[in-house]
Amino acid sequence: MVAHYYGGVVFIAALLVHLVVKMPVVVRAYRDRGVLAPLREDLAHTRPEPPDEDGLVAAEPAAPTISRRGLLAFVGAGSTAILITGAGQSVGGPLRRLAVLAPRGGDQGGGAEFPINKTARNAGVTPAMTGADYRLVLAAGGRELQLTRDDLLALSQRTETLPIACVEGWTATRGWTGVPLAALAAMAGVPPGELLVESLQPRGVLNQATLSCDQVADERSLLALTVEGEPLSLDHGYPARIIVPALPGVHCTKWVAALRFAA
Ligand SMILES: Nc1nc2c(c(=O)[nH]1)N[C@H]1C(S)=C(S)[C@@H](COP(=O)(O)O)O[C@H]1N2
Ligand SMILES: [Mo]
Repeated sequence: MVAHYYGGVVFIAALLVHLVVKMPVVVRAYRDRGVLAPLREDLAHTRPEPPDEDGLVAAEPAAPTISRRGLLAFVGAGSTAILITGAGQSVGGPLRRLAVLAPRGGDQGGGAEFPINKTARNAGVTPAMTGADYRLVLAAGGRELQLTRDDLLALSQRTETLPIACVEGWTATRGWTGVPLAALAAMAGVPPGELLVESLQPRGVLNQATLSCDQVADERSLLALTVEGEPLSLDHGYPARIIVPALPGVHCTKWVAALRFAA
């Protein structure tokens, strides 16, 4: 906030200095060509700037592709659009809807409702993939175990209140319940080590993530099955997702298909 504020002050000061320094050029141009006359010229009558002593004007300009008033209208419309979205973001309230470029804040309240980064449909995850045929693959040292969601629910569960923090600008702190990653490593027959998490999501950079040994060993790190006492919704990663303390949201992999532990 403060940095933005000083940045703004410096920017406006620089703009004012620029205006003062350029004022003689502006005054001369207005005196020679009139204030509004150049804006009345259509494209066919648009003439380039005459050469100046600083050599800033192009020596042999090509034919114009936009009139001065066209340029002004174009820049004006763009500035107005940015002004409107900026007002929506800074003023908030009913204007918040206009802030189309701002982070989507979504619901920051309690409960199982919170923003969805990518829906199951957009990720290519279908109900068939997450239904009765779903198996979690637990792999370590060339051995593989397959677990149903019920198998996972039958294991000792742990509940942790932890945030999902998305770089897009929202945080949702919720109570997650599931199986500690360390317990799953033990089930796979290895001590906590580096872990490759694979998603049911067929494509995209977020369909897998690697967790460090420390993250796997942390007893609060979960393969979460429920949030706020309710089963994860399909869009929030059903049947199972990763929740790890201080892990950026992007690595809280949803729709976990396989956990591959380094042996
Ligand atoms: N498979 C998969 N997992 C994913 C993502 C994704 O696109 N695909 N998005 C991540 C991002 S960027 C965030 S912030 C969290 C958000 O979780 P949510 O959609 O349940 O709120 O999921 C993460 N897990
Ligand atoms: Mo995110």
